[in-house]
Amino acid sequence: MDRVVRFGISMEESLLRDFDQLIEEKGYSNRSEAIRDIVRDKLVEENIQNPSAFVYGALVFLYDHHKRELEKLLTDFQHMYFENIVSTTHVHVDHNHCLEVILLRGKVSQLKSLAEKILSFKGVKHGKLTLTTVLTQPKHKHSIHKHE
Ligand code: NI
Repeated sequence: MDRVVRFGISMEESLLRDFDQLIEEKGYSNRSEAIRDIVRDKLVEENIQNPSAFVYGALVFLYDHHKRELEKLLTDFQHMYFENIVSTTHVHVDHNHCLEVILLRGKVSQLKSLAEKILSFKGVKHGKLTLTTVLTQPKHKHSIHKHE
């Protein structure tokens, strides 16, 4: 486990008031936990800017059940990317719509291009890719120079 370090933060009273109101609405029990989450979110956001970073993701999309050939296209396409696809869940939303959630892992560039292609298929009405990653800090300065 990492050692926990305490530090002070200075900010305008009004900004702090707004922050406290926000974190109360979000259900945080204290400022530290809220700030930790904000910092982690920012670090993950930065991390996933790197096209070769290894990440996990979920692609959620809604599509037209009656669009001819689309289901076959989606299945064939997912077979092409079998190395990146962990699982797929299909939901029959109503008579006309299906929802799929594809859990993914791999490089940012691979997952983004997979998602962009699926979302561009005719009959796919709406969707979003969400990425996340494990934040790891190098223990020594030397370990920054990784050979991949
Ligand atoms: Ni369906």
